[in-house]
Amino acid sequence: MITQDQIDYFAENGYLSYGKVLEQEEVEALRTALDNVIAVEMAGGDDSEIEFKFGHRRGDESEEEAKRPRILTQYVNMWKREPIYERLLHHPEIAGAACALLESPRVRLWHDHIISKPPHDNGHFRYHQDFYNWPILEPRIVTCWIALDDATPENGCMHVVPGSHRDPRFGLESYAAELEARAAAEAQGLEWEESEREKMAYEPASTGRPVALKAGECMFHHSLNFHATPANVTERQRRAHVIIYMAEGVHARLDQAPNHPLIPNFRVKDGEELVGSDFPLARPEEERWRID
Ligand SMILES: O=C(O)CCC(=O)C(=O)O
Repeated sequence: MITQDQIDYFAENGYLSYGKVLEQEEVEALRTALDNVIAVEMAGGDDSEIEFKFGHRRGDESEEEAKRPRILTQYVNMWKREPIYERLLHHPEIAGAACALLESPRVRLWHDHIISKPPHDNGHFRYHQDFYNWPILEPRIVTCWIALDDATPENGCMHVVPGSHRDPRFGLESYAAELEARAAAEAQGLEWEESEREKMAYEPASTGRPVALKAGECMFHHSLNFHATPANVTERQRRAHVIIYMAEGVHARLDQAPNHPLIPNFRVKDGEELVGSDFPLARPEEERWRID
């Protein structure tokens, strides 16, 4: 279980290399379930949920498209597709740590996804803060990044900028001021000089701190923490399962990311608490994590 020292480290740094949460046979079972999903998608894909089609190849690209590397390969909401991923949301140690890090008695899933960087078909994923890409009002959100392969700087492990989640240059007030100033500049036809936040995208991954993990280990990062992953330049796979938990009581804010692919799943209106069966509560206290 998470310790007070780990909670304090996360509060200070905005990330936490947590350690082992899965046994090797559990990692294998998750990889097999991922392979099932990939097979379905490469055979044309499952369109039963709107988000299933995003972020990966479906075997229907032109030859030219198939040759163009993607930065990331992504399969959104694995929990709806393979029961083992649904059970993983409630893993007592993972969901328990998310509650502790968010200081929330209960946590709700925003979404999960597999993110992989297959050899020869990936690139550098630039520094960003997740929160501003989401239609959510409060940044009380934490991501658990679980390595399904050993992850190192060479094959694209997570890199973080410690403390960036509480740097006022990158916080909510600065972001609002930036949007306002940009809109004013555009209205006057003036050139917009990029903010320090925007310039972070040009930094190499090595600007931050690498978080190397063994398969079955995980790390957490705060939704305002700057993070990036360099290209996988090895012949090894780099698969991660990523679970994003929200503190209980966060609200929808559509104008922050009006084109987000999960908005069609909202059963609540703008400004209301983000609840509903698409965003399930984790049940760490009830669930015994098991692979079958
Ligand atoms: O796994 C990756 O390469 C990127 C993941 C990421 O940016 C995230 O988990 O927020």
